[in-house]
Amino acid sequence: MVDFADVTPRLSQLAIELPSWAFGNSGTRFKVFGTPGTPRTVQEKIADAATVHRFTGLAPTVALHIPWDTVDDFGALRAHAEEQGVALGTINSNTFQDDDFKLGSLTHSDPKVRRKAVDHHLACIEVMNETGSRDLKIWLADGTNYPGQGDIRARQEWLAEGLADICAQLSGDQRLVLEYKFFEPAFYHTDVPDWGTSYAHCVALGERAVVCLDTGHHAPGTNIEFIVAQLLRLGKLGSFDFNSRFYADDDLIVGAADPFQLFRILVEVVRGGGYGPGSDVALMLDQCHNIEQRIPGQIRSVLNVQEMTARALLLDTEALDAARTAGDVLLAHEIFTDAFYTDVRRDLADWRESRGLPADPMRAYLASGYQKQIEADRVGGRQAGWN
Ligand code: PSV
Ligand code: MN
Repeated sequence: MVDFADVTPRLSQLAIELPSWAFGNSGTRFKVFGTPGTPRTVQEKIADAATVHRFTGLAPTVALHIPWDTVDDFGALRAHAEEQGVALGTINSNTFQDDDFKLGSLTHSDPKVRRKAVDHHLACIEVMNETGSRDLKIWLADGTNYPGQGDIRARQEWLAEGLADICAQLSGDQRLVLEYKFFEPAFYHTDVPDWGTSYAHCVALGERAVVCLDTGHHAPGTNIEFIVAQLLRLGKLGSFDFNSRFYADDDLIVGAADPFQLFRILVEVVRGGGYGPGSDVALMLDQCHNIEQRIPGQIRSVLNVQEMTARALLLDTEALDAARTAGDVLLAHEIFTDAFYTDVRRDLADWRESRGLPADPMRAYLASGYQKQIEADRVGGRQAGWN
């Protein structure tokens, strides 16, 4: 068994990017519940994200969604984030809320609409140049609802052309990160439904293009850790959007629905070199807190990832290799599950304290008075949401 003290140097390398939209109102198509203290501006979202980082030491960057987080001066927003102790991270494009994109954006049959979709991404690259962001994350709502509705083959060609135009404008260490999702909002076909399609486009685009794996974007029963292993092997895993799901793209707290799946994924991340300073894989959350409080929801999420990362690092890979080599199926499985079942919470609490962090970030946040303060301060204005 590996000792907890042996993994702490690697554990301190963990950095998780928070989504700005997790702090605004969200809901289902049935109801969006507003709550006191919800940010009205992107600056307030960043302040909340920075609070999560202050209590956990785990979340040094915040992802923005454009146009939800558009401001006149992104340089000033960058300075604001830095003052709060965090940096701006991934820029997410959004072509899913404009009427012109009802029948597709980069895959629309009308070249003028495709041009508009490309231009939106070029504007996002301008934002990245000001925020210092590395990644442009593209998720498209493009697809069709009925067989025959669209030319699914032609749409792939248009998609390839649009992505190439966007990619050509990236510079320095900037990357295009292409996210896939097998359904929703389109229900018959989606233009980037799976890792294979995303991978095929990324290979054609070259070195700058990598795949984003959102854990909620697969059919039930999909072996996600296999996809992780494969993409890492191919050098094309760019980032994760972590969340958890029971049924569809539920966007629930990571590790809540299936902690063992999160463990299996993180084992493959570590195994494939996707963890730590030598790796370019970005670990992000993409979640919504529809009924629970959002800041504690994000704290719980990053702590879940931390706990599971610790357990993945505790896996005794030498013993596992030996068991595998000996063909001892049950021993190999036992070694694997031993790491998963190791309760690291006490060790993590002590370790946090030794680094000047609260032993229990959740309780420390709840006792801090931050929530009361934002509820008192954030009166008037329009609460942020998916608009
Ligand atoms: C789409 O379901 C998605 O996962 C994309 O990453 C979007 O940007 C995000 O959700 C919005 O929450
Ligand atoms: Mn996502």
